[in-house]
Amino acid sequence: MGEERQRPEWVPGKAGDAYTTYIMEGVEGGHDGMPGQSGGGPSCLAVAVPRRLSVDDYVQGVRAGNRVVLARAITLVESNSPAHMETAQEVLKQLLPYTGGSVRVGITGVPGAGKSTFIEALGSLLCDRGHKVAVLAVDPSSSVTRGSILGDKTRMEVLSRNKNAFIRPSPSGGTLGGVTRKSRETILVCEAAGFDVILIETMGVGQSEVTVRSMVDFFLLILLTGAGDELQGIKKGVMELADAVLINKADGDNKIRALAAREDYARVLRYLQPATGGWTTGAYTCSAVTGEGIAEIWSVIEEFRRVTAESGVFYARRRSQMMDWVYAMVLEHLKAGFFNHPGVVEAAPRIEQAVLDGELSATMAVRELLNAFEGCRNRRNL
Ligand SMILES: Nc1nc2c(ncn2[C@@H]2O[C@H](COP(=O)(O)OP(=O)(O)O)[C@@H](O)[C@H]2O)c(=O)[nH]1
Ligand SMILES: [Mg+2]
Repeated sequence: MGEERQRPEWVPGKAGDAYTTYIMEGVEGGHDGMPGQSGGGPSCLAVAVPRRLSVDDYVQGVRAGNRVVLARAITLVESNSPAHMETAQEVLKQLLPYTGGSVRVGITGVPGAGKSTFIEALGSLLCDRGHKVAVLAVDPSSSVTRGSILGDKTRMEVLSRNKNAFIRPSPSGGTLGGVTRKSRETILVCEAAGFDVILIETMGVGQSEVTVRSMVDFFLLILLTGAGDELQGIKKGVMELADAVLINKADGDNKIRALAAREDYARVLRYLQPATGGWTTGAYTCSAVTGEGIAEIWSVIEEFRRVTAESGVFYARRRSQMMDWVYAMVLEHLKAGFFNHPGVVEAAPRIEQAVLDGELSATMAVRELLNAFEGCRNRRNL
């Protein structure tokens, strides 16, 4: 939020400045190739932006493509403070009519597969062609920002200097649902700012693939040759989420092997359920370093968009993603309400112990916990 005076919520109303913390803009933690970035590069520092922004300031700044305001709007939607959330929702409401106009691409693969390098290559190519590209990262697995395990060479140095690109590291902190909400709302803010391509890199393995799949139109799985599938941590389930499988590092001595691997994957894919109705998931090769195959994979994504828009699958998916998200948030809210309920918090240790001691069946324990949650109403019909 830039430089700002902040007071903890518990500060008594009449307390003077003694409790005030001054938060200065510092170096934000970069994340796995994502430079910490809250502004739009040196040129933007000259743009005067007031410390406090009104809802209108946010909306107009984002719509005008002001990158300092864009970064602050994202910080706002990422905030966990109830006061910020209120403003954030008002800003989002006003931005909503301008959202949805991008193609949202998720990129997954094990650390070291070359996701960041690929994004830098594809993003630069698209910027050269006049697209506006926003790069986001989603890391639901960690609450602290941390780098990747392998080969974290790239900082997307070239792309981060491009005026048509905007790079944002993963929001940190909170639950899986929290990170998902922040990322989805960040996508909307970027779209309202005129970004027509959103590239989302998954971080970590496991939950993040499913999470990112649920917020993108096209899902790209980046693989390597020379490493067994087990080593790559690629389960059949992840292949089934993909709209394209891309074997990266098809350069030098590795090129022949990459082409052979492409054949192998193409064969496997024939037996899998396609991720998107009416679309055949294919296997391709590229080199994120030499750039070979990058334009071709973009053509695949464009073709995907054309075909699925024509069939209506593109819009149907977006609609169902939206409703899934709504109900996921409802469930999250109910869950938090249950586990934070004073009655549940008080009764749980006793009930848990009774289950462990064999005094209470699991079903009876559920009844008692729900009784504790709902007051004293009897729950006979579980
Ligand atoms: N030879 C070659 N190396 C690559 C290619 N793409 C990425 N790398 C290297 O692989 C390492 C990991 O890349 P990175 O993009 O950080 O992978 P990520 O963890 O999936 O984001 C880095 O050292 C890259 O330079 C490629 O196409 N060819
Ligand atoms: Mg990376």
